[in-house]
Amino acid sequence: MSVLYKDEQLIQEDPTPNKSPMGIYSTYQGVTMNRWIPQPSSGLICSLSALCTGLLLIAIILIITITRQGVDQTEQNMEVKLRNLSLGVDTQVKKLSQDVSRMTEKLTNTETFIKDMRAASLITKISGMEASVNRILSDDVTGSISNDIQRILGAVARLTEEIRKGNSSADPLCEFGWRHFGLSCYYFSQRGRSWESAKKDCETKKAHLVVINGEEENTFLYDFTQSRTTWIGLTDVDGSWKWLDGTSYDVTPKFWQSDQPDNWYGHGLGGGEDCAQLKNSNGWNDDHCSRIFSYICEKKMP
Ligand code: MBG
Ligand code: CA
Repeated sequence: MSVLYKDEQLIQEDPTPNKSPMGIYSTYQGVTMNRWIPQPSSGLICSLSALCTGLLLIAIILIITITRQGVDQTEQNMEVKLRNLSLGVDTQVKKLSQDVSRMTEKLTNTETFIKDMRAASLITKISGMEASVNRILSDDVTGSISNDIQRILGAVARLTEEIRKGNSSADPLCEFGWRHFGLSCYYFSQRGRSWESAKKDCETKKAHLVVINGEEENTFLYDFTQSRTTWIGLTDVDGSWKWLDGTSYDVTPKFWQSDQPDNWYGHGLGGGEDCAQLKNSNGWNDDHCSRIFSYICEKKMP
């Protein structure tokens, strides 16, 4: 039997109801009704699925497009920002470079200024020192000091003579056996030694071989040595003449005999002549250091 339901599909009675995949038959009080309840067809489902997929795809494409546009926009914005930043950095670098140039110029000027100041300060100091030295060297000051010293030394000499009248061998200003001149005490040896041995003997006496600083001292020494040849503290053993106490040879007056020093080799003792002496014939001579002569030690007055 077939039943046509309005607005419904005509379905042939199926001997095996409820087995159609396209619809179901309702059952009322145990009687299966040939009423077909429509179920969504697979075609519809496919169509709907396709539609949904299409819509989804469109939505995805739209999202991607919008996002892409956003990304492009962001990229453009970033590019603009980077360009601006780059321009800003360029400007800053140029500005910094100019600042560095200005600072360098200032530093150079300051350095020059400091150098000038130092030079000016040094020149002022040197001028001041020069003025002081000139003042010290001026006749007024040195003359005055020199006169004072001469007066004191004269008084000392007179006093010494007075004392010596009572004991002729003793010099009251120096230890026993020593004689004073100026502000020094002198020891005149009786026996002879080589120059080196004489030097050592003076050192054991806390003195040094005599250093002659002026004509008066030279005269005083000659007065005592009389006709004896005597070693003094002057040697050129290392090639140039030097006083033993470090006094500069250049600044002291020299009293060499006219043909001396001659570094004579004729003595046959080996080498030349490297040690100075007061020669009996007046004036200094250089002689072979190994030769035996008297000697004079000098030390400061106590
Ligand atoms: C001697 C000196 C000696 C040497 C020699 C030269 C007559 O004096 O003592 O040192 O200079 O002269 O002829
Ligand atoms: Ca000589």
